[in-house]
Amino acid sequence: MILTEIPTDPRRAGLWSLHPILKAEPTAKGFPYTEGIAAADIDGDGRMDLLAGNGWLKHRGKSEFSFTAIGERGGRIAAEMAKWRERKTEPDHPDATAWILYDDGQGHFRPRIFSRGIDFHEARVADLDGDGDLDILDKPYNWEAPRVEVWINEGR
Ligand SMILES: [Ca+2]
Ligand SMILES: [Ca+2]
Ligand SMILES: [Ca+2]
Repeated sequence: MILTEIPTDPRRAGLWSLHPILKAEPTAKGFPYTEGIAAADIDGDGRMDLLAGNGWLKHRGKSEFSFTAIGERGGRIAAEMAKWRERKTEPDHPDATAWILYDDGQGHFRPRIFSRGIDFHEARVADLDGDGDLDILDKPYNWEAPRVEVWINEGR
């Protein structure tokens, strides 16, 4: 995984500076699954960290990150896909689940099922309607695609 800062004038910047921040190393069980990435301030120090592969990349400043494995293998960053085989018309995993993990501020997470039967792929959490709370944008991988889904947080 490579990090680069977008230059002030990208079209005239020449070659962008590239900073390797994660190298997938094989384990006894093979290469870690590295699909998916999410940015969040995991430890609450004010710097955006990354979750990718099987670990947490703690942002140390500028382009420096330290890696902490949090699992043997990489896994899901937000949710599950319902269909991944492109030749099939039926979903591979019709009960695909999306969870939201609520943090208690002490490093404990309470999972809550957000949806079932919806194909999530590369979903993002952001304030989509500008009211200050976090909403969700998702799209499927290839089931009933193309489409996008916008989930507006109504605070219930
Ligand atoms: Ca942080
Ligand atoms: Ca919002
Ligand atoms: Ca709202």
